[in-house]
Amino acid sequence: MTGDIHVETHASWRKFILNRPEKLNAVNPAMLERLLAALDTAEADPAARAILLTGEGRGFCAGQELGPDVTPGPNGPPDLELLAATWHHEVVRRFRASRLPIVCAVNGVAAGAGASFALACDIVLAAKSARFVQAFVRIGLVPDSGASFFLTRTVGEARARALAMLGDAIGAEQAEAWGMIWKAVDDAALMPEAEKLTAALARAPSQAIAGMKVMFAAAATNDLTAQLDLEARLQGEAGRSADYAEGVRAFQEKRPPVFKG
Ligand code: T3D
Repeated sequence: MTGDIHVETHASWRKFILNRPEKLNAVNPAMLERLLAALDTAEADPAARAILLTGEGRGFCAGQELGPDVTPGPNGPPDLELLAATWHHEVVRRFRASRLPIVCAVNGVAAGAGASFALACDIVLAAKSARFVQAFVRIGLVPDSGASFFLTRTVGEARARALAMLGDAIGAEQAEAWGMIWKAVDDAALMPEAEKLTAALARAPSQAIAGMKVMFAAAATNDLTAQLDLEARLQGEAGRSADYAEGVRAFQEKRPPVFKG
């Protein structure tokens, strides 16, 4: 795929690169449509077992492109509810619902919906020079694309409220210290580490990984009883998989397992 979403095909995983560096990879509906199409393609490909999302240039993603889609024009303001529901929120829903683990390598500033897209991924690494900005308030908007959901659950409500209401940037190391992301790494180490992690996930038992995604999504609203029921059901399914048989066999034979999914 060419244009503003570039897809790199590796043997067992795919790298999606937001590719509009001159606008810090700000997104618009056409670009998000191509991102969703790339996700469809990867999900339909049995050889694809993990995804790495990153940005080209000095930014990761500056959120929605502040262009005609979101700038009020002579005919009145655009319908941001429709825009969010159709595109930005669909990306977040699809990332979370995907069977594939999604690693995000935040290579530079992540602002507005760009920060939300990162937080919607399963494991987030960020370059130490990267910043996360809840930019919405700076232009008179509220957080969207899951920002209020992800932030209250990762950094807690006090920090979430301040980040959203003040719109201050925080650095990657602060984001790690607050539990917003998995790890801040030296800039030069970001891509090697992110690729290594993605390749490791691609070697992991894919049914178990997909089950974990379902489980963690449900944990946001389930009570303990419902969550235990879900864990039991998903464990039952994992226990019937060839990967479980291989995992146990490898343990007994004292060798690394080879999971095929
Ligand atoms: O319904 C809906 O869902 C609506 C959408 C809502 C979701 C949202 O994402 S709302 C939030 C939209 N995003 C923003 O408000 C962020 C705007 N950008 C910035 O505040 C700053 O650019 C950054 C803090 C991200 C980075 O600052 P800095 O100083 O490192 O870079 P810069 O010089 O501001 O930007 C570099 C270029 O990228 C610049 O272009 P130029 O002047 O060199 O030609 C700038 O205009 C462009 N750019 C950055 N962000 C956007 C953008 N162009 C279009 N849209 C952007 N969002």
